Amino acid sequence: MKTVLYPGSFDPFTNGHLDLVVRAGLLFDQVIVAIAVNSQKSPMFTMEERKELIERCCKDIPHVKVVMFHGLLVDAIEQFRAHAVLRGLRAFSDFEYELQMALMNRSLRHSCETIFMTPTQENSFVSSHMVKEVAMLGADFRGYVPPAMVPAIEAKIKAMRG
Ligand code: COD
Repeated sequence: MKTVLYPGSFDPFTNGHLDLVVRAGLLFDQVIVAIAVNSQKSPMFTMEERKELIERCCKDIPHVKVVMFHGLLVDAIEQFRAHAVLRGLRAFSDFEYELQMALMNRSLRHSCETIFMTPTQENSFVSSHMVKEVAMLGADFRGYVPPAMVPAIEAKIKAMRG
């Protein structure tokens, strides 16, 4: 059984992320969405909240598992017995970071292969960062995230505003 591990902060999980999960599911027997800490980002949702929400967003997609991990991605690959890492490439701006990450992971563990997929055109500009910004500034963000995310994001924003 071929398993791909899709790591990310997924804060929040967007239609771009969902698109990759669906299409990776056509190529692999199992897709593991692996929520991790990105030390460069301060999250809106806890890891547990993200896990529950992503499970809801992916409930109708077969052979998808959602996990959390702490520490190194290369260790998670081993822990979850994955055959490759999946990452998304939206634009040139993603490329430098993604290439560096893939090379660092392969340097840390020789067997760590990274596979890149591109989004469908309508998701090519969607990012978690922009969804958060748009939502916090009061614009309609519902077209950029799976329906299950909408009330959770609205509730977070309400709580943040006090
Ligand atoms: N279309 C297609 N792909 C997309 C879209 C979209 N609209 N939006 C996002 N993506 C892709 C991103 O390009 C990325 O590949 C993936 O989806 C996840 O994105 P994010 O933003 O949720 O996740 P990141 O980039 O913050 O995740 C970074 C990790 C948490 C994976 C990284 O920091 C990590 O591996 N941490 C563990 C510690 C570690 O091992 N560090 C060393 C790594 S070199």
